[in-house]
This record gives sequence, structure tokens and C-alpha cells, in this order.
Amino acid sequence: MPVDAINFGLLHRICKLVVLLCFLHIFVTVVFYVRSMDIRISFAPKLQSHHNVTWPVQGTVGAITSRTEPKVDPAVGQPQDKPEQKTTQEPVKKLEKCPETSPLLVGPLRVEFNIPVTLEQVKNENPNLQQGGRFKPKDCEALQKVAVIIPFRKRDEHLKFWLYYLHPILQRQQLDYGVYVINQDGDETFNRAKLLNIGYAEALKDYDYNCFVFSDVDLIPMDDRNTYGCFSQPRHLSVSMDKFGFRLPYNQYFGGVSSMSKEQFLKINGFPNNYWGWGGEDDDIYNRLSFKGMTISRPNGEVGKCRMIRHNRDKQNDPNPQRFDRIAHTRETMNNDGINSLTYKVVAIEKLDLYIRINVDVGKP
Ligand SMILES: [Mn+2]
Repeated sequence: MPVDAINFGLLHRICKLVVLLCFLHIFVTVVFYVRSMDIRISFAPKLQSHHNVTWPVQGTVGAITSRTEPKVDPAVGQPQDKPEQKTTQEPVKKLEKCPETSPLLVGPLRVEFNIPVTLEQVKNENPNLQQGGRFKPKDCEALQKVAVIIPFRKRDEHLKFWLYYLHPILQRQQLDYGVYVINQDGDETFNRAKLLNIGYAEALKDYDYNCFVFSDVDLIPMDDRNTYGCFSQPRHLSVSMDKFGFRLPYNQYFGGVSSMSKEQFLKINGFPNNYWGWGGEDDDIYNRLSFKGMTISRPNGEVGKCRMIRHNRDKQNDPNPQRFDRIAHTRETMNNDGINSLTYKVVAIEKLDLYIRINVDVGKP
């Protein structure tokens, strides 16, 4: 039966082809489905008010920038505003919210301090910064408005490294941020926590920040997934410092780099103003948040790695002998000593290219 044989052979091959096509179809469907799921998951919270948004399927998930097709605002009524692109502030343009996890992050970073950097270099490498070291993402609306507060005195070399490393990181994290260097005027004993309080107060005069990152000038994160933003609990960011062998020195440790939302900060009445000299203020802050029923949130040890620039102890910042006694009385003192009792004098405010420098007189012990 040669005819049957031919028919069978042909049929068999056609069947194979059909099955193959089916599988191909299923495969392609699944791939696109999973992709769109990914996008939907990472954008879920913001989609609620925009269910009519369609995501371009052919774009890579990371290419958020590519989907900023000029959304024509009916109020403006002008399509394709190419020449108008230069105007910096366009109040009518409503941007989508940035994704929960920025697609620009790269993960672990190399951080070294043996090659000096210059402010000019940092400026050239960060062309998107506005005067005062301000930045907000162009293509999406940042989820948080972050003021980074740095207590400072005579550490310009460290500050250069900080700006060199942090500006690119904070931009990749798609934050709407500003950097406030709070310089303690004069040569009296250093008061870190009071400078942080002042940073909070002064930054709020500048912009409607809802999140505050408090960072020592000599600490650099080694992974850009360590978000310099706020969380449902006060955040400790410098969790594995090289100085401590990349481990947490103790569980309640809240020193180095930390963050708090405006609400969290106000809940604990800010920071203590009377810790003069080195040490203790971070433990007082920990006591405050724990007495108010809050806990510390942290990134994992890998993401939370950071490097400290080695240095000698500063003059006028000797260990504070009163610190143990003060820490023991946080509960009684915290309601009267904090942001509600803060007094200081602003000596000068300078809007520099890479940061805002506020020179303050904090008084003396
Ligand atoms: Mn240090």
C-alpha cells in the first residue's frame, strides 16, 4: 500500500508541525504573560488610578525611560513638544510614579579611597544635578522626597568622596533628593545629634521632604540596592561596616547612616540636643524609637555593606563621659529634649553645586 504509506507519512509530519507550532505558540504566550506580570507587579501600587495604561510589550522591563511618550495634556494641547523640552519645570506634565525597585541599580560597587577626587570631577560626572546638589528623576515621579543630612566639621576630604560616590547612587535609586551639609561653626565640642536636628529643620524650610537620611560624612555604601529612603520602621543603613568586620557591632546599634520618615522623626521628638562630644547619641535615638514602640528595619548584611574612610579622632570630639548616664535617662528626657526644644543660629547658607552647606552656631555644653 504505497498510497497509504505516503499519506501516513505526510499526515505524521503535518501533525508534528502542528504540535510544534502549538508549543511555540504556548511558549511565546507564556513569555509575554510572565513579562507583563513582572511589570504589573512592580507597578501595582501606582496602577490603581491608571488602569487604562498599556505597557509596550516589546520594551525591556528596565527601559522605563522609553515609555515617556509625550503625554499630551489637553490643557496644553500641544503634541510633541520637542523644542519645549528645555524648560526645566513643567507643572502640567503628570509623570508616572517610579517603580518600587529602580531598574537602574547595578548592585555591588567598588569603593576605594586611595585616588583623590575633586569637586570639579564630581560635578562633571553628574550633569543632571541642579544647583544645591538637588535631583529628581526626569522620567518618573520619585516615591520619596529625601533630605540627606550630614553633620560636619573640617572633613572636606571625606565629603569629596561622599559626593563622588553617593550622587550617582542616589540618582540611580530614582530619589527626589537634596544633600544638606550641616557645618558646626567654631571650635566648641562637636554635637552630632543637634546638627542632625538642625538639618531636619533647615531642609524642611527648603522643600517638602518626607524622608530624612542621617549620614556620617565618612561612610560609603558598597551596594546601590541599599536604598537611601524611608521604610515602615526607622531604618539603619550602615549595617555591615568594614570597620566592624562587616558585622553589626550590637543589635541596638543605630549609628553611622540611618533614615526616618517625617512622622517617625516627630514621634520620637527628634534627636537629643545635649550629647556633646563623641558617642551615645545614637543609642539615645535607639532608646527613643524603642520607647515609642518602633523597631529597626535593616537591609541584609550583603546589601548593607559599607566602607568607612579611615581617620584619626577629631579635635573637640572626645568621648563624652556623660553619655552612659544620659542614655540611662532617655525615657524621662526625650519629651523635653529634642526637635521641640531646638535652638541654634544659622551663620550662613550656601547653595553650592553639589550640596547645600549650612553653617550653624549650636552653642556650647
Ligand atoms: Mn568616622
